Amino acid sequence: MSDDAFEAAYGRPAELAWHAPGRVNIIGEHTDYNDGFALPAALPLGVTAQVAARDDGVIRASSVQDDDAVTVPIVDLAPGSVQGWAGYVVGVIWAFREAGHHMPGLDIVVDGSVPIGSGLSSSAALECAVAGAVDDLFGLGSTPADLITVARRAENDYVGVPTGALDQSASVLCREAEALFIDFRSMDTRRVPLDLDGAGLRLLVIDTQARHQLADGEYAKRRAECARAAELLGVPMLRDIDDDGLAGALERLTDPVLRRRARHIVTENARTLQTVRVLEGQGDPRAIGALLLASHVSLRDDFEVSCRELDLAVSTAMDTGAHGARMTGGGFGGSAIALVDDTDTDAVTDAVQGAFAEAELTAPVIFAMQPARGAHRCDE
Ligand code: GAF
Repeated sequence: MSDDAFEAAYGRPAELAWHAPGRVNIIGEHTDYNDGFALPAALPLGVTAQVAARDDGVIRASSVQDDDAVTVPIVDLAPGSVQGWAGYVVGVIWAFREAGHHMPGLDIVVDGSVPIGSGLSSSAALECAVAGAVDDLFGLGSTPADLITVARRAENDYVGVPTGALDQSASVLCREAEALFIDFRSMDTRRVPLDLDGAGLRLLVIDTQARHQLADGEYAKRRAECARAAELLGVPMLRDIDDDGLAGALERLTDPVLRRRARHIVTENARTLQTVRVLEGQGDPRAIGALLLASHVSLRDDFEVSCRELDLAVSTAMDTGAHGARMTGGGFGGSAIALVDDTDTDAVTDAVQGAFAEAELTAPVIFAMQPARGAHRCDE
């Protein structure tokens, strides 16, 4: 983003800017709120937040993508008091204030390139860019874990979407050319090499244009079902059931819906660990393809969070030679990923476009990605 947007909005230069990325999740879906495992990577798309301090207790926020600017006294902020994109921005200020930090006032301009509702974490990118910029502007000394907490509070408690920690952790902690293994019980993370170029591979992101909306109740329903299954099984979280214990656990769950939900979480955790083993073993990354596809089938049939567009993207990519493909993110629309040989990139892209056209669906947006850098100050 050029300084012009800030100057145009507020008639003075910004003091500093932070960028935070969206993410894809390579594998480990809906596992975060079950204390399980995931393996995200940062997108080369994200949000930049430019900021400058004020001393009158007011926050003014504007967006390059949206004409509706907001001006609010910080003292008036309460969960849900500002709606739309600006809610994610002021939600971060609210969360810093709730954490005991003095917020003197500020002007913010945000500029985002992650498509909204695409399942690529546009909201986490927005929260994390603002959190990094505000922390830096006021010298709050937050650790990466603090930034993740503040960004999550904005999402969960201010905006009111009951997500886990996946998206904000990925946006803050991911690194270039790597995926990030996260254990959501300990919050330990480990960098996992993901040199796709070196292996002659591309990770295609297929934004199906079917817009997902996590706030519509289905996501919260899945969370409640997982919690109920764990309760019936007498464990704190479904993470506490492993592959060996799965058959016995499934026998004890009489409700077929809860049985399917539990099976997804237990098998998805096992697939995530296996994916990390393959990538850390420095073997051919193509070997994770079967795990990606198995993850999609499990999300489609057991967790029931896929949709027609995601299934079509995955099956077409697989039919055209992808090594693996799956929906990524929360589901109910959004994006899929496909692991393809770089020589097959055009063929897979054309085939998916063709299949969507034939099915009279909106044309998907498809691009190849390399894992990018997590949240950082723009001049560093
Ligand atoms: C969404 C949520 F925000 C994450 O916390 C995670 O649960 C994901 O869906 C599914 O893995 O992105």
